[in-house]
Amino acid sequence: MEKKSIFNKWKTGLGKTRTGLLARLFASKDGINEEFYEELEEALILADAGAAVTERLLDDLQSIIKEKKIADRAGAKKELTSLIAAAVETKKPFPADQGAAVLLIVGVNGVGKTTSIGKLANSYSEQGRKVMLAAADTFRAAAAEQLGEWAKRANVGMVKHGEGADPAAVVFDAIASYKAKGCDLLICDTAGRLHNKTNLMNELGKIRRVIARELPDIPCDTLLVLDAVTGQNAVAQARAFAEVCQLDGVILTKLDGTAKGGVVISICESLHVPVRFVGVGEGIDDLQPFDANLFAEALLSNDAES
Ligand SMILES: Nc1nc2c(ncn2[C@@H]2O[C@H](COP(=O)(O)OP(=O)(O)OP(=O)(O)O)[C@@H](O)[C@H]2O)c(=O)[nH]1
Ligand SMILES: [Mg+2]
Repeated sequence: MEKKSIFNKWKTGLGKTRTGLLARLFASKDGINEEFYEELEEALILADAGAAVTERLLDDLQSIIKEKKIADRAGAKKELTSLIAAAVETKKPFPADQGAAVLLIVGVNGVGKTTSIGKLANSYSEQGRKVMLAAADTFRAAAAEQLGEWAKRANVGMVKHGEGADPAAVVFDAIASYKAKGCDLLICDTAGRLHNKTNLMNELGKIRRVIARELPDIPCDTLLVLDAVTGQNAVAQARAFAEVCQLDGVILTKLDGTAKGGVVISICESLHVPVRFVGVGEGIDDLQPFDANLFAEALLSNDAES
């Protein structure tokens, strides 16, 4: 995709967040005054950036503005864009982009796990990767069917068992198929679960052990899917998951459906977990690899710009 059209996807995806105070704040011709900081604080809180992160960003911005003697809002916007980009940037490379890898997709019910896997399978397959899917949500019969539809659309393989089967056994068979077909990316769907359901969390541990045993040389990332619409609750959810299972990254879905896009900053800064993908719409190519600069620029852009 062209760079400009990708930026437009981010802008549209963050449309509901931008149309709040944030856009108006920087469109104003007023200079930098007390009101500016107050409104910026309110805008970041409303965008669900979280209190601690908002305070830190405001402090840093204030010092930079003083130091560089910035007097107009355009200048302030440029500095805030850099501060936000730095806050959400990750230095950790994503193993799935470096070579063979396993992605274990987890999260509570209905956050967008299966849909995201479908989009990921499609995108990696288009990039020439050989993808295998494991339908390890055996809780609902419809779950494997739903994933099967995506596998067909993306033209990738999938392994499933019947309803109620052991998810770790599904993953075991999917690994056999992955090896036999010479694949280089295995993505495992799992049933929606809460962090405090011990048996379900143990199930994830078992799946990870099977992967570690059968594919010892291949990195396995557990990606937590979070629904951006839930705002700060998503941050709490991530914290709770991180306490009971390994958490290597986040897929943040439904950013297009919420004014709480600031939650991205909160996840990155308060959890130190990289956001790897972001859902900016319902289309098959609307799951975008996370890009710190595009996110920061799109978040603070207004509609007059392109
Ligand atoms: N607008 C929008 N909708 C999304 C996005 N991602 C997922 N959805 C929708 O969210 C709903 C739930 O998605 P699923 O993929 O079934 O969620 P799940 O986590 O697999 O659900 P369970 O398997 O029941 O736990 C579907 O209607 C998706 O179309 C997104 O980025 N944007
Ligand atoms: Mg699902």
